[in-house]
Amino acid sequence: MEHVVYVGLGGNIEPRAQTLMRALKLLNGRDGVSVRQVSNFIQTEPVGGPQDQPKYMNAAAMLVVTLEAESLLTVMQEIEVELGRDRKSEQRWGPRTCDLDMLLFDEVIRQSENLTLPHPRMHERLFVLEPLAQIAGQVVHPVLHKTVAELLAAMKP
Ligand code: A4P
Ligand code: MG
Repeated sequence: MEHVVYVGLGGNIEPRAQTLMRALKLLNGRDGVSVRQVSNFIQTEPVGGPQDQPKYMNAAAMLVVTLEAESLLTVMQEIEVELGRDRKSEQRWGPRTCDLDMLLFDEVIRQSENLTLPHPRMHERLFVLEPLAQIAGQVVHPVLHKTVAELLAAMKP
């Protein structure tokens, strides 16, 4: 069975754009994962963590997958490691080569130990909503019952 999934990508260690490109290529290369749409790459100010950390590059992608959500999360975490991410040596919200967040998985709502859907902080983050709105403006958040475009508009002063 096919599932439509939106993923957020972000990193703030150079070469940022190449790393995001590689992440998309690695995702698309996995069995059961097809990258169908990608937003622009957007430079964003760091949110949370040390304020003196470098700016991020963020993007969002639409995938069609035949994997279940847990398996996709495992694949995403393997790719983060392949791209040089080492969670043990990182601070929370500190610098990282590539962070892959599962934002939406069909209209699934769940909260388990290692996976919360929709991503619990997606609706309050411009660095997620701005790129996501480029490819999924009319997609409805299954908990908040608002479109991504509406969530983005609500964030802007
Ligand atoms: N997890 C639960 N639900 C999910 C999900 N939907 N997608 C669990 C992905 N992971 C999920 O994640 C911690 C744990 O969350 C995982 O073990 C997984 O089982 P992590 O990637 O190891 O840690 P993290 O990314 O440091 O923490 P967290 O809380 O996910 O941070 P965020 O929320 O991803 O924020 N500023 C800008 N401008 N741009 C950014 O991209 N990113 C962050 C990280 C902070 N500031 C940023 C940016
Ligand atoms: Mg994360």
